Amino acid sequence: MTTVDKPSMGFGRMHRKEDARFIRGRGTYVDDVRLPGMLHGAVLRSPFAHARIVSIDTRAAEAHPKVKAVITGKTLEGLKLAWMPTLSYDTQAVLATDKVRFQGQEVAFVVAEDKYSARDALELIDVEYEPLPAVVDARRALDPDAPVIRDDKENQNGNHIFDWTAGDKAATDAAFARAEVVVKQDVLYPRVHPAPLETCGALADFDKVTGKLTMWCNTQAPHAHRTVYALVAGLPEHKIRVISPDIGGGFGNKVPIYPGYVCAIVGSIVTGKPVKWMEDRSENLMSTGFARDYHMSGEVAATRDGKITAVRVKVIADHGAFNGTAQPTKYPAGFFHVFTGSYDLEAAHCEVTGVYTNKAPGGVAYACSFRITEAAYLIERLVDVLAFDLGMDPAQLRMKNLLRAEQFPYSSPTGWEYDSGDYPRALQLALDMVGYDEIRREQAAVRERWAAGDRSGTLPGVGISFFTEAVGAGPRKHMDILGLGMADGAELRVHPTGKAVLRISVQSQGQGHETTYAQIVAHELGIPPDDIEVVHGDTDQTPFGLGTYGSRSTPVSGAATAVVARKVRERARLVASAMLEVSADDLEWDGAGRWVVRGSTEQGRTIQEIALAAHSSLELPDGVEGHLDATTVYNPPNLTFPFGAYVCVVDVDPGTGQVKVRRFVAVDDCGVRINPTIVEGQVHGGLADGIGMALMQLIAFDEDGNCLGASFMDYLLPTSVECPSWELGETVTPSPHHPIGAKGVGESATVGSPAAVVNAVVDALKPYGVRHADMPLTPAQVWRVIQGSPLRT
Ligand code: MCN
Ligand code: CUN
Repeated sequence: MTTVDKPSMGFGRMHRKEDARFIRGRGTYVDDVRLPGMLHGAVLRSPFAHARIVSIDTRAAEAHPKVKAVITGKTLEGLKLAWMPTLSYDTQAVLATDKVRFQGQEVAFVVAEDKYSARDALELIDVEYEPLPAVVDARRALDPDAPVIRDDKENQNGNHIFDWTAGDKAATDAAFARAEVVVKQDVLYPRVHPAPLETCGALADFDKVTGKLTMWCNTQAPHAHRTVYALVAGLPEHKIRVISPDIGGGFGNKVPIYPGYVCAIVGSIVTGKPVKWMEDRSENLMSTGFARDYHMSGEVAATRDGKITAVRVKVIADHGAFNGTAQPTKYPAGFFHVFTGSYDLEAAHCEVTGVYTNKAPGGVAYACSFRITEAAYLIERLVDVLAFDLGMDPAQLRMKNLLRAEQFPYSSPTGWEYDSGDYPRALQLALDMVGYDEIRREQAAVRERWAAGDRSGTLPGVGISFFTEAVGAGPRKHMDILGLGMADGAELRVHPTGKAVLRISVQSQGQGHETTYAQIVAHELGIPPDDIEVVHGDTDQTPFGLGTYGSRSTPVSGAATAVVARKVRERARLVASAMLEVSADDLEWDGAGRWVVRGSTEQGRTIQEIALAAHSSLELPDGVEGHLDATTVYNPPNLTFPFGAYVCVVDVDPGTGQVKVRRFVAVDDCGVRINPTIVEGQVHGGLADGIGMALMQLIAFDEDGNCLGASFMDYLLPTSVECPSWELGETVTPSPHHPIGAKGVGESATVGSPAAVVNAVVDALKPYGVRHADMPLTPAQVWRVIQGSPLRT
């Protein structure tokens, strides 16, 4: 049994319905699916970051007694599958034919009777490579003498992918020319990786007789994948079924189509057997969708008393060897142009240049809301740099510049319309919760002691971050991925006994959709959440939609769910009017599951009674259909704009460079909360991500493009040891255009928290005159920063 705050209203704290199976070990992940006669695939990967392939000899592997097939780029060329489209209208090699372009790139695929034999046989494949110089630093990628990575493409201009701008350049330059103060800072958001606990994988089963391909795959976007398979492989779309079962974390890593998936499909077609492919941890970290890798250069124009007037930004974006980023087509830099953040500016402008490097492709992942992570980090770092230069308190500086409640809906200088917000209220709450003045007093005392020569102990630092997100992609007239508009369908069936089945197009990777979507229906119809089954992640069972990423599920599919439930409610009204023999106009919804006669509420019918009647022999008026089932497609009018105020308190040991996060206060506003427990869980996870990125995570490469540290020994995930006990607060500013006033929250904390941690560490190091330091602030990095500081003694 689950418990609900207000069962009749649907919203409120409730244990997750799906946890009943997860905590008993009864989840079904891709690797749990076993089909009769199933074979196993393994991928041979390039040891070089950039090398010409001279020859591939597969004879010894083919001779292995348990090997059923060895597939190379040559095999795929025959099927016109050696290259596939990416989600950014680029192409990506499925298996390399001409060259390898990053370390870990897919070169060959072995299908064998068991996974150990498949892996063993990889070692029997003999590939002759001719190494080429590699491009590792994105800032060097456009140098005239840089080796060209994508010589497969016609009319390719060196390693250049795109130039993209937003905002008004002339107005911004004019504001800078007038400015009393200008601050400038280069800020790196390093390459990091979403590292979901379950790695990527697929089980492909092509049935030669029916021509049907069934693909179990832990994808965040089953419908979009189906359409892309149809386009790439030429299979009819209705003959493809993508099943995305339980998923052990996605964080954006499971949005792209990876070569291993295509190889599993080809393996199944070639052998006539189901073929499973699951990557291991190193493969996941080395070759799948990474995140960030933005080299940003920001400038802020302001008055001497701290009124920010304009922001100007230049970015070199490292997209790796193939541009595989997933984001709405019109926006090659995602939603980076929300970099003006939460402030009232006169003008803003950004220029983003995307380049190829000899690194794994990807570029949008790790709870990024399409690059809002980079944008929020940059502006929040810049505001602190301004505070540093002006000698102002960063909280006061923010208060002075935050948008005020009466300015909403707010048109931003880069083209967004923020739907709703009350920013000063959220920041004030966060400052109150942390006891800001008290901490500053404590800090002042330590700094005084420090200045007097007593340098024992740690240095306390306080960091603030205020972020605005734009989530819920998106309005069809502005947004599509590979030409597919970003609307989402929903279907709701109500059975005769009043139990319901909701079918949604988005796919949970741990966000608890089976619970919260049932709660939305419960809220609209008064059917208890336990009586509502939520079906998702199976293209044969659910309506079309683009999937779960960019925290779009609640803004888009959540809205679709409310709308479809309201359709059912209106149908129920007509049936109730026939049952009660009153005009439908005389009925009103009591908000708790009953249509009642206006003015005499004891006369009414529950949704369950109405459902039974809708399936019965009750005579219905002409034109009224039986049953209550309904469908809808929701095209959002705008994105939703959740926001938050975060304050982090750290203690930095200047002797070792060790950072300890003492406290973290997070005030989030995601509009109406469907399930506060789930929202808090999402925020907890994102805050841990922020500590991970700020303090310990980096996918690093040496100058030859070797990936340094493709294991959890080097790529560190934060644990409870590194995380404080989170202190959460909330404000609720409903979205005016969302049917239930909800905004997305799944990525908020990942977006907002890194800046708070870094600002806190830099603040702690103020006695050293430190103004900026790049992530990750590992002990070594903090120590380096101190060594390089002007005030070191
Ligand atoms: N929710 C709510 N009230 C709101 C907003 C959201 O109760 N006002 C609930 C939703 O109903 C949903 C959850 O919070 O159950 C997250 O909702 P939403 O913000 O709409 O985000 P999505 O469901 O679209 O999830 C995607 C988002 C992304 S893009 C990444 S990345 C991320 C994240 O979710 N990956 C995750 N959180 C994750 N959490 C887990 N456990 N695993 C991942 O891979
Ligand atoms: Cu950018 S990671 Mo989430 O959108 O799947």
